[in-house]
Order: sequence, then structure tokens, then C-alpha cells
Amino acid sequence: MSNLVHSDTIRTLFSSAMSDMYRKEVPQYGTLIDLVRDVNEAVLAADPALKTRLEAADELERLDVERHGAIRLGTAEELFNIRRMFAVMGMFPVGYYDLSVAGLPVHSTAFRPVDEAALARNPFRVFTSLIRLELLEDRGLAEEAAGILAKRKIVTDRALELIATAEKNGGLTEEQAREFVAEALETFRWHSEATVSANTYKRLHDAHRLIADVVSFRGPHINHLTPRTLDIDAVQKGMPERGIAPKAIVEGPPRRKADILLRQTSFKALEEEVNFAGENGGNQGTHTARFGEIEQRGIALTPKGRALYDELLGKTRRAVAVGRKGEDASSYEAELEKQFEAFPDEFETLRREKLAYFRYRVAPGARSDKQVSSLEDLLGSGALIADPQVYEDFLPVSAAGIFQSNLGSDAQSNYLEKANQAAFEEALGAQVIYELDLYSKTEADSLKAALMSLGQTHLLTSVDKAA
Ligand code: OOG
Ligand code: NI
Repeated sequence: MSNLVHSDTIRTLFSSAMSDMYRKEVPQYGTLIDLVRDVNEAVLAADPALKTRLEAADELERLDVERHGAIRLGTAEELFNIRRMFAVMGMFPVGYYDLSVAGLPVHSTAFRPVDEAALARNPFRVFTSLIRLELLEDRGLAEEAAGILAKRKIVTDRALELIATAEKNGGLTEEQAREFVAEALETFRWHSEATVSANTYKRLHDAHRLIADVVSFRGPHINHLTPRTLDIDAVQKGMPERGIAPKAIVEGPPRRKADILLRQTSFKALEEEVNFAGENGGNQGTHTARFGEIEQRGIALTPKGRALYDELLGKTRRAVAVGRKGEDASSYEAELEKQFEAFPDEFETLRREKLAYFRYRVAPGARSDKQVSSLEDLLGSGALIADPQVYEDFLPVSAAGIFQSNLGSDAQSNYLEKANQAAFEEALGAQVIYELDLYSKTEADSLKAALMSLGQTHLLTSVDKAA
């Protein structure tokens, strides 16, 4: 059918509808968006070279619409249907994140676009966690929670019909797409009516706040929507001036010249009124679920680069632990800076040492003259350009820090891991994509295309040729 709209269009309709809804539900989100826009404009004005680089790499346009959100699901069936829903929007499960390492009874993936054109149009991502009732010690409570979850339906009947239509026809018409987006929004809306009594809520909450958040409501309310900033330290500093109190530390690597991976910080947004179910019309209480977050994205790292990152972060966390109330935040930051002196801070060095992923392109107007003897010659002469590839994914230790801080503590803790990717994929009904495969393929493909157009294919190694 030729009258089908592109999945990128559906994703953009959806992310902008989500943003409008979240702005209404969580007023501080609007304040944050304004602050981030101001900071990004100031950064670009002060750094024309950065602006030119982002423009040339096709990255500037997406910045304004770039958001990620997060949801927490209760059952395998929910995860299965959410995967099908996101597929209609061109979003696929990338990565497996085991958060049991931080004492959280969840494991997660991120639904996001995977191909380069789709990422450039709108890289909307949703960090999606599945609760793991099997990790609860209180088996009776785990069973009760499973019983409550079994009764709810988080995707509307009409949305399920439209998902089936999209699966059958390979997409949706414009009219169907609009209806689908409106129906999909229903899944992520906040519900102030709890499905459980105040007493049950308390027992779930005592077992783990996350369990109460997932089990007590009709649906998996979107719990934050995060804009991307070009200077997270400026936003962190600007937040208190606009009445927002951020968490104690910025998660991820320290501030650097050559940004790597992902830096994130968050704040508690709302304590919301909840009506609990029960006789006599139930009773009132409060629940904190929704928060705000910002992120700054840097270059994606190769396995070698990632191993170095993990090592330096591990050393930092073993040396200084930030306390529940953010104690020792400044010694943590000092330690982090010190440890990361061992991580090269020039894109050029990151590339030469194969610590990070790049995307190659031919410089405008560059011609292919005689054959050169190395890639370095082409880069040196300016005929070939290596742009950093943005890290499009998440970091488990950082995600755990964001979870913890919004569950009411800045304390850092390190537990034994209980990863179970097979069980996660069984629930998902699909395998997750290994994120690093995407970056390495982009790098190899772009290099091959650039060398072909420069007539320098003799420089391709056998590995590149096979890509
Ligand atoms: C998700 C927390 C993780 C991130 O950006 O790493 C996260 C959640 O609290 O549900 O948002
Ligand atoms: Ni987040």
C-alpha cells in the first residue's frame, strides 16, 4: 500500500504528543525545556566550530526534538505488546541493562530507532524496564502483586487492533496513524486512581518503592521525558535559579573536551495525590513517581574504550561513595576527574587508539587524485573527515543512580549481579539488538563508501571489506 505514512512520521507525532502531555502533567518539565533551550543557544553562539561540526554531521536539527522517556512494566505480556507498539513507530529494543547490580528488581532495554536516517530525523527513545517479582523475598506478596497485574490491560483494544493492522499491512495510513498515536498516549498517561487499597499500597511500598509504582496503577505512566543539552554543567547550575533542585552528582563521565558516552542528572518533580481503592470510596494519599532529567551525549565507545570507562568509573566508586543525602558529592567529583585523566581527551587520539566510533565522510569538493598510502594521509590532507558517532544508548550504573535518586536517595550501592537476558527476551518475544554492532557497522559502512568515492579502496582492510 503506497498511502502508508513512514514510521518516522508516526514516531515524531507520538513524541510531540507525549511532550505536550508531559508539559501539562508536570509543569517543571516546561521550565526545564526552556532552560535547556537557553543553554544550548548560548553554547552554539559561543562555539561556532561546534555548531559547524554538528550541522555538517546532520546532528543539529534533531537536537530540538530529541527526548528520551522511561516506563516500568509489570508482566511479560505487557513487554510483548509494548514492543509491538513501538515497532509501529520504528523503535526497536536495543541493549540489555541489568539493574539488579544496584539492588533494583528490574531489567531493561531501550526502544529506539536504529538506522542512521531515522536517528537523524528523530532519535526518540524509551527506556523500558520490566519488574522482576522473582527477586522479591516475600513470595506471598510477589504472588499477590502478580495477581493484581494480571487483571490490568495497559494497551487499549483499539491500539491493539491498529498494531495488528500495521503488522499486517506493513504500516498505517495517515488517518490510522493519528488514531494510533491518540490511543497509544492512553497507555502512558498518569492515573491518580490507584487500583489497590492504601493498605496494599503500603505493603508493596515497604517491599520496594518500585514495586508499588508498577503494581498500584492502571498503566505504566511515563515517569520522565529528558531533553538533550550541550552543556549539562550549565543546566545543573541553572536549575536552582529556576526553582528546580537537581540530584547531588551528574552521573557518567566527568566534564571533558571530547565528550564520551552519556552524562545525566535528574530532579524530583512531583508528589502526587492518589485516591486509593477501597470501601467508602477509598482514601487519599500521595505517590512520587514522576521526575525530570537532562542528558548530554558524547561519542560512542568501542569495547576497548568501554572497558577503560568501566574501569575508571569502578575505581572512582570504590574510592568515594556518595551518601543518601548527597554527602561527599564534591570528593566524588574530584576523584572522578582524577581517575579520568587516564582517558585520552582528544577525538583524534580516541580514533587512533580505537577507543571510540566514528563516521567517515568525504570533505566537500575533495577529489580522488593518486592513491595515498594510508588512511592517516587522507585524514591529514582533509579529504576524509571522521565525525564522532553520538552514543545513542544508556549506561546501567548511571540508570541505577537515576532510579535511586528518584526513589528517594542519592546513596550509591553496588550489589551482586543477577542478569537474566534470556528471560527478558523470552518476555519480549524478540532478541535485543547488541548496541555496539550498530556503531561498528556504521563506521565500517561509512568508511567503505568514502574510500570508494575517493578511489582509495586499496586502503580497506579485509575486515572493512567484509562489512
Ligand atoms: C528509568 C531510570 C533510568 C536513564 O536515563 O538512564 C533512566 C526509570 O526510573 O524508570 O531514565
Ligand atoms: Ni532517563
